Amino acid sequence: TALKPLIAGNWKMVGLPDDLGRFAEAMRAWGGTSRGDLLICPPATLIGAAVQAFNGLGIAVGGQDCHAKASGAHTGDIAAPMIAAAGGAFVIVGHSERRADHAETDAQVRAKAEAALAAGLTPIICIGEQLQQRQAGETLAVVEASLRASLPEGDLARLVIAYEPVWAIGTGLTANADQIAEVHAHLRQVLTSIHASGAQVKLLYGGSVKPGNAVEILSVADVNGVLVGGASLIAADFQAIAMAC
Ligand code: G2H
Repeated sequence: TALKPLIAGNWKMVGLPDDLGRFAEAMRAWGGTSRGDLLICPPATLIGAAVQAFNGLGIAVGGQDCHAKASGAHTGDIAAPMIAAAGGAFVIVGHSERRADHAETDAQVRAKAEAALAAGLTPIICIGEQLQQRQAGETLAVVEASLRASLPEGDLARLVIAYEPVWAIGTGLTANADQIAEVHAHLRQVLTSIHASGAQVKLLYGGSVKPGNAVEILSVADVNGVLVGGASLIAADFQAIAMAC
């Protein structure tokens, strides 16, 4: 059976209460529908407010990162149970910007994904190759190694994986349909070889997804949704992408 698409927005470090209010108002006024599940991951300061603002709209809320521990002396960090208690249902882990800005490793990403699962959150584990790695023909090996090292043990059914080629993030460049198909088919094969539940893992594509390319990307085999950055800040664009599946 086909997996229900997930249309996920990642607001990154953008968004004040007024922005959330305007976005929620536009979503409330929206006449369209999506075949997919909708998710917005706002900055942590807006998680609770977003849960309230999206009440009745069928839009889930998630965090953009969590600590590997459930609580403790880690100034500035946010624990998975805190996101869950604020009403969040998902959390992004291992985004390439966190890997770059905070030197996060696959082992740390795995620990964060395990913490998310323990808190009842669905982790969205991000992996992707750098431009030099693609140019050197290493893409499949790089993403496979990162996937294997980032995956929690055991049943995989509750996981979401986002393939985000680093060279396509916020650059306006997107991987083409053949490049996405090749990576997603490989990830699916690796996941099902690890555990039968690998067939249930939603594989998202992320990297400059826009209304103009969403239909093509969402029609690629084994693409079960998208992780949208910049375009998810604009309600009309998020709506157009939501209707593209
Ligand atoms: C990739 C994506 C969302 P953007 O980082 O995670 O952002 O759509 O702006 O490239």
